[in-house]
Amino acid sequence: MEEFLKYTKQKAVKGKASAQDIYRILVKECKKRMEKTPYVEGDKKLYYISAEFLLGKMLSSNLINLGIYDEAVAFVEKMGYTMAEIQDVEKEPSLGNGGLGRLAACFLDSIASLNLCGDGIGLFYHFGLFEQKFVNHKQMELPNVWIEEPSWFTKKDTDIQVSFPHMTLKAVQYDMDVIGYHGKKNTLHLFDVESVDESIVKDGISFDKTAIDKNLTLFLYPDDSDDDGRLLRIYQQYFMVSCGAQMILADCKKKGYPLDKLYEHVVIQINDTHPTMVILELIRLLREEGMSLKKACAIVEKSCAYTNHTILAEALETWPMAYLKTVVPQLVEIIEALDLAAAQRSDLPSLAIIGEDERVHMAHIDIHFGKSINGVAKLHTEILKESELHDFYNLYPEKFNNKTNGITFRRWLYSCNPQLTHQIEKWIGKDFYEDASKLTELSKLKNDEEALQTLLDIKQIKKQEWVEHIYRKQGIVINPDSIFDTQVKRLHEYKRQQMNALYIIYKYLKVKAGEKPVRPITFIFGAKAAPAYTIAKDIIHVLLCLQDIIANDEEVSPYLQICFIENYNVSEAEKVIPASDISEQISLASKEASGTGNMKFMLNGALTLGTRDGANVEIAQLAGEENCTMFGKSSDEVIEHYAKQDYCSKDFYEQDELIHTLVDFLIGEEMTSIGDETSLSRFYHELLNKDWFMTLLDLREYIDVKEHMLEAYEDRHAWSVKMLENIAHSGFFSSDRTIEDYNREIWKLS
Ligand code: Z16
Repeated sequence: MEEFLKYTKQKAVKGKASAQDIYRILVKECKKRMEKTPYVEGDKKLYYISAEFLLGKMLSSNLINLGIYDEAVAFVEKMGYTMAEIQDVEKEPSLGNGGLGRLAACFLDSIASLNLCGDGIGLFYHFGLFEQKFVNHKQMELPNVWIEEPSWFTKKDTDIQVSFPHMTLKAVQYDMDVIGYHGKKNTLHLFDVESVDESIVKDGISFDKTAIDKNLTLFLYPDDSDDDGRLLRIYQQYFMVSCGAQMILADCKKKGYPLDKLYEHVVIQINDTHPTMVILELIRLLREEGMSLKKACAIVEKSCAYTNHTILAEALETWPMAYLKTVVPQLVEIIEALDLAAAQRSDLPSLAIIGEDERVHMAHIDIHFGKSINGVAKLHTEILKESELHDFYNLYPEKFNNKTNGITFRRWLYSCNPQLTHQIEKWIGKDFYEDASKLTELSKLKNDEEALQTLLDIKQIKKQEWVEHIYRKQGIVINPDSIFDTQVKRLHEYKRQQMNALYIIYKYLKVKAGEKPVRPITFIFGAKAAPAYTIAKDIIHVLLCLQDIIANDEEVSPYLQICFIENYNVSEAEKVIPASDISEQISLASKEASGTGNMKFMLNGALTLGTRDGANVEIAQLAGEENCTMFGKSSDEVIEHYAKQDYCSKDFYEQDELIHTLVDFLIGEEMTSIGDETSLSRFYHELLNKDWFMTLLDLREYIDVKEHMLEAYEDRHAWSVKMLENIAHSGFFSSDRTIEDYNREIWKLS
């Protein structure tokens, strides 16, 4: 680290270096070392293809993996700054929507850290996901300008081109080194189009959706609410997989591997159905090499594996044949051939590639013509096998497997919570850095009063830090002695932020009636809604109105507060999760495939308040039921309600006076005097007449258990034991474990 020292001396005489200066020095130092780091090598290579890589800021993560984090912190502090201030300088590349994109980023970190040879392939979106602003209690969308110098990405020479019926687009390739923890490196390859034109973006995030050559890589899947948007999505997907497939085959040729043994040297993990066309494109390219269709299919089937991330019908992609004929006519013949081949394996219409509605079922292509299909949590995989994909499971039982999601502890513990990390090291030594399962040793401290108090003290420090952060960012003053009850995740009806809102209304009315909580509560939210998802935006509106009503009510504001984090992203998550006491994981059972935020909270000592959904089930099992608060109808009961179509929200409203009152509040005087009546009443009617995700089904029980949990907080000793047990049993959720599972059972890299 001589560079640092040289610089310190220079600047010491000239006066204070800016945070920008220091950031640049650190990036330069990292890049110098990254360049010298050798690539992971092996005669078989994984390609993780994903439309999303939600990287977050990379400075701390790179410093940690290069093994120079502590030195860098010392340098930064010597220069009069905190690491957080320096990390603030970096813009966050928001190249993902949420869980699926962040999972891909955690996986890249673990793949390199386990010394496995595996690269990422995706798109270089110029604005990524939109930046969220709140105006008049509503979400507004702006382009997120994240590309800056210095950059972690390097432009590479490539002659890859992708042809569409009326144009051929030249690819531009941006590579980022992915450093393993104290290890070697892999690469993330993101593709751009040479003809992209940022200047066509006007008025927020609007742009001409038909100018494909200019817009293809501007935004991450903006929305699919109109036909142009859907066509653009197909253009994006094909561009991504064609670049990827061309690169993969070129790599193989360069290394001298025979293409008919592709599967011995290449494995492609398809992240959801967004990259499914890679199967078709590989078959097409292999045929261009002179291979027969049958042989090409057989080789590709042995090389590709698919991960499913949802059972929500509306999220499973099916493309109209007509669209595919317009965008990718060169694949149509292959789709028709695969449709016939699939029909020979099974004549069940539910398994067809081309449905009776002339739509192409992308997941069906993956299952028939890939070697593996996995769900992302035990419960999720069981639901896939037993209900959603039951017919497929009967046909290909050996292809189905579970890979419970994980998170990289390098980011979600060491980097975002150094205080807790150092304390854990003092308690159990350094082994847990390499092997997260070692965290179980923390359980030995459960009768150690001093240790338990330290755990509470660290939580208090993280709360204080966040209070200062959110004051600087949004000018909101938060009581650091209040209970931090946090629900941060994309806004979706199935995640049921609206149920949390109804609880807050319950609490508000209680305080108005003179029943004050023993301790103030801060309800923290963070969520972006898809720009075209009207009801999700209505729910944000409800929460922002409630935030204001409570803040302006002198009777209530000393006891309750809502804080809606603007533009919630990876960087905000890193700050709020370590500060939280309660982790809200309240999706309708069966609907959240896994969840990964739930794991980040557990690791940082927040207690889960959750339904038996996704990975919550495994969290409760590992941490112990007594250390979590689980509630709500089971996934079996929910699935039965859907099958019988017998859930009727109006019945709950009419038969339960309390629920009636809470729901009516949404369109009452307090709300309509500051909110938008159209939006409020639209949501009110949605809840009464549809409530597709059964908010009112679990509301009563939610209120009950949440009241108990808040009371339980007052026994600080008992609460700290629960915190400890959660942290001690979170090791299973390290993405290193997940990746070891993928490698052992699917990829089989050396
Ligand atoms: C996504 O983030 C997820 C599923 C999906 O179909 C599309 C996107 Cl963009 C999420 C799941 O909702 C979540 O439960 C899961 O933890 C995550 O993917 C990673 O598997």
